[in-house]
Amino acid sequence: MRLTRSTAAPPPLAGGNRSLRGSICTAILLALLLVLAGCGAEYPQSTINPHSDFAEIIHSLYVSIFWWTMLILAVVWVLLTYVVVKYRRKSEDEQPRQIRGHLGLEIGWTVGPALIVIAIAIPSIQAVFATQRPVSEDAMEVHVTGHQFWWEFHYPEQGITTANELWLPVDQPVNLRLHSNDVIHSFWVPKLGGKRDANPVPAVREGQDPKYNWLYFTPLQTGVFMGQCAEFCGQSHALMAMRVVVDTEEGFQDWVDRWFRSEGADFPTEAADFPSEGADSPSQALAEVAEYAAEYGNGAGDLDGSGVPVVATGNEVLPVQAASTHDDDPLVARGREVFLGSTCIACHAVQGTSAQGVIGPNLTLFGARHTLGAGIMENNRENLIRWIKDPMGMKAAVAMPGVDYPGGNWPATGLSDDEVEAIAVYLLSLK
Ligand code: HEC
Ligand SMILES: [Cu+2]
Repeated sequence: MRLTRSTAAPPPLAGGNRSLRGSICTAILLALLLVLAGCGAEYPQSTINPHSDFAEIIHSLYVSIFWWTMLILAVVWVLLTYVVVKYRRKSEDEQPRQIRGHLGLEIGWTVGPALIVIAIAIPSIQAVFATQRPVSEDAMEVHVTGHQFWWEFHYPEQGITTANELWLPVDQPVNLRLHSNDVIHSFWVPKLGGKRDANPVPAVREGQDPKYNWLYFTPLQTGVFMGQCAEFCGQSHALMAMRVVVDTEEGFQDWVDRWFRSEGADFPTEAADFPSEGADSPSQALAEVAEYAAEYGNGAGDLDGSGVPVVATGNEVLPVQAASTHDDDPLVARGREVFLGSTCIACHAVQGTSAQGVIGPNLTLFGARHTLGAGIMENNRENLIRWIKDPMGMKAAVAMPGVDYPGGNWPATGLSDDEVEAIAVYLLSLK
């Protein structure tokens, strides 16, 4: 093809050409704006906004590799431009020098990339070791259990079991023991560190250590950090989110204190440590809970007929000292009564009450949770009422019964609208 410029008169639509050029310019400017807009925003699940030592290790690796690749890019572009300009076709009949094979070049472009890969591998492997370093003595241990489709957090030192929102004190090393109750899940809170699988851990013989995955990091800033299950685990995998609430040391201690104050009485925590140290299988746990519910559940824990709810702790029965924070609200008291008298307690626990189910999320301090249904929606009265009536309508395959249909091996709850509302008000008062 001849690339000489046409000397013919410009076509009548020259003006159209100029406007075409104009719109290309506008498009480029808009695209640039779009790219720049990405720089300022605060993304909730961003790896390049680290807030823990672990996340900083990953981030600095990422940034250094980024700048090295920019350098390589610059070198490649300079060479490419040089070659394109220097060796361009200068005349019609010019033939470039014909070369077949070049040992130096072959070695060069094999060794060069190999060196680059090695250069990337060294800091990457260092980062792997740095994020798996020995755990410091003062690290706080939390046992994380993935369930279809929610997260359980058990604090063995504090004797707390909560769900979907992990509370941590800032600047305190934490060592998470990850494990799954069913299929493989993956724990990922991008601003606090890399993802790590939560696997089902098979039972082991006496004296052997079960193979848990661990995640060790120190949160460096207070705030609420979003996370997500990062391993496809079933129908509602995409709806298996979580929050990590990093609080000051005092704030965290206050949360722990409120936990035990929430419903007054001390309560055994072993029951909630399912399944690692508790029952052998979900069905056995369910049977135990059902037995328990049959014995203590109906009648709102009013075991001695005095009208004061009582709690069974192991062998003794203790009166509940202070109920929830708004117990003077009649709707709260009514909700508490309905809740403790319903099948809810077969699966859910509230610290200091006869509810000590371990199949579903622990609902102690539920009113202090920001979200409902494993991080998928705001925790407010309206959403909670909808959830109790129709959990599967909001989240597919949830193992919880609704008002009109069974779920998780339990029959439909058949609660009236008033009862559902009272339960919602009660649960939201727990904070
Ligand atoms: C068969 C066991 C079962 C029963 C019975 C049950 N639930 Fe649940 N519930 C679950 C499970 C499992 C989840 C977790 C669902 C998910 O997010 O995947 C859950 C979630 C919840 C949540 C959301 C917790 C959170 O942190 O987001 C609330 C609130 C709740 N249930 C209240 C109730 C109430 C009230 C009742 C009684 C009317 C009840 N549940 C009966 C198993 C049960
Ligand atoms: Cu999952």
